[in-house]
Amino acid sequence: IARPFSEIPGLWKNGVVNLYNFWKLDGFRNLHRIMLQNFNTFGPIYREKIGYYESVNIIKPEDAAILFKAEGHYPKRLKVEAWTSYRDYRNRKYGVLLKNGEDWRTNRVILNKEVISLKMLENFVPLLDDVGLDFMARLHKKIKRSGQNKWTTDLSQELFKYALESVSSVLYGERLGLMLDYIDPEAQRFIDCITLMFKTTSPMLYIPPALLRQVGAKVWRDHVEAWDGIFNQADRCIQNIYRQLRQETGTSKEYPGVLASLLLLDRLSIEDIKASVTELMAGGVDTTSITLLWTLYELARHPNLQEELRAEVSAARAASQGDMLDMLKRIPLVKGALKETLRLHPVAVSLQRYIAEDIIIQNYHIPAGTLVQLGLYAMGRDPKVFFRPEQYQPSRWLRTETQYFRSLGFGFGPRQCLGRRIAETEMQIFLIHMLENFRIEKQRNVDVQSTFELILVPDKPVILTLKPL
Ligand code: HEM
Ligand code: 2DC
Repeated sequence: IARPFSEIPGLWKNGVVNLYNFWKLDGFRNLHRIMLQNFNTFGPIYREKIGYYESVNIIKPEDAAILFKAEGHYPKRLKVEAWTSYRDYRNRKYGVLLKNGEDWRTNRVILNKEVISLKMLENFVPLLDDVGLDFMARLHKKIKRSGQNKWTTDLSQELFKYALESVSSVLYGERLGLMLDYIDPEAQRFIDCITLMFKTTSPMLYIPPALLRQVGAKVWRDHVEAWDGIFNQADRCIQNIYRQLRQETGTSKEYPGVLASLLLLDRLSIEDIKASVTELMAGGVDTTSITLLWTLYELARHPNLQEELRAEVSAARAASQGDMLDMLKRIPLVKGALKETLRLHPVAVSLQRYIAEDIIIQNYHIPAGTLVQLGLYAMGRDPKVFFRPEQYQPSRWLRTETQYFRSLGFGFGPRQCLGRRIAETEMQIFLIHMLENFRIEKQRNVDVQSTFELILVPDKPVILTLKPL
């Protein structure tokens, strides 16, 4: 017979005291390490309350399977109140990221077809490949200008541009021109606003934004400013496509991008389309660029592995005779590398669901409605789950037994990442081109760790050296 909910170990009796201790540990930036430590202290399940945020935390793949079986018809993750408060405050609609219930489901089903279905890859791949090629040209130019036949730099700003250019080309079927020498300052501002938006969200996970707004706190004001910048730029892009569509007469055969497809499909209201497309544009920048930065960092640390990947890519290029869609089916180790990056450096520190039914995990009873979190960062580093977890080893993903509820970087099920296909394809194409063009080296002997800024990001600049092959 299962033990009662109240006996789950952990610190959940006094949220305010726990918040104070959390703050003393610099918990706002160390959330992932604190979770890891809690699993070490309490075992594979613990209950926690920080401020007004209460949850049960789990770490085992088998328990993740139980959690996702209980997610119900309308899976619901932790509500990020900062994001909903902003939209309530400015009277803007929620997109698929923030909707719940039947409204979420109808929107998500329609969006799935246009954004995450495998059929769309043939439309996305040529667009993403063009951006990849332009990015390579841009890097070669930078190297030429340096006069040193190499370039040593923190690539993160370049990667933000690459990611925004990629996601925009898929969403709008049009280029923003971020691979050019002189870029639109508004696009740069959009990138900066996303970073600020993430940064200012994390404190508001624990302190209600409504309260911060009432006292006129700086985080809230910065957060509003960040979202305003994001929405203004997205609105401009959307208006632009909308105007073009209305002026166009005949239907061209060319793929017009996600936004135009949704407008032509006419199954969602324009307001719903705008809300979700804005979220897709904002969600498509820091996530993929930081995952790529971590991947380059790991390849620089493992030169032999880098050569192995390069060999796989060049064999795939030869076998597919340059057909990129075909080539993507021939690079299992590159795909393994991306999974390995997300295992050690996940974007999301946890996956969460409010469970729809009672469940039993680790022999504890958990009632329906509880927020249950899978500690993704902790799971990726747990020696009971992954053999020699500290080692970056893409080949571990070539074995099927590694997979069972272990590759969860994009979440799981009908509520998983909507941008997943775009992200995966964009990142695979990027790595193909990088491996074909440059040797990647690490400059100094610095060890980079993660820091929590709502998503996990490197705690210091990652300095890499690119040398043309
Ligand atoms: C949701 C990860 C890139 C848009 C999520 C979730 C995760 C995630 C873990 C929550 C899933 C769940 O609760 O089961 C990632 C990672 C990325 C990435 C690791 C890249 C490496 C992107 C991109 C876009 C995007 C490129 C947009 C094009 C979204 C949206 C949701 C979401 C809209 C909410 C879906 C919903 O609630 O129905 N992502 N993401 N993500 N992501 Fe991503
Ligand atoms: C952050 O404790 C830590 O993909 C919290 O592209 C729990 C939590 C809830 C929701 C997660 C969030 C964490 C991390 C960032 C995620 C988000 C859901 C979607 C979002 C994982 C784990 C992200 C980055 C989206 C963001 C789109 C947005 C900018 C429009």
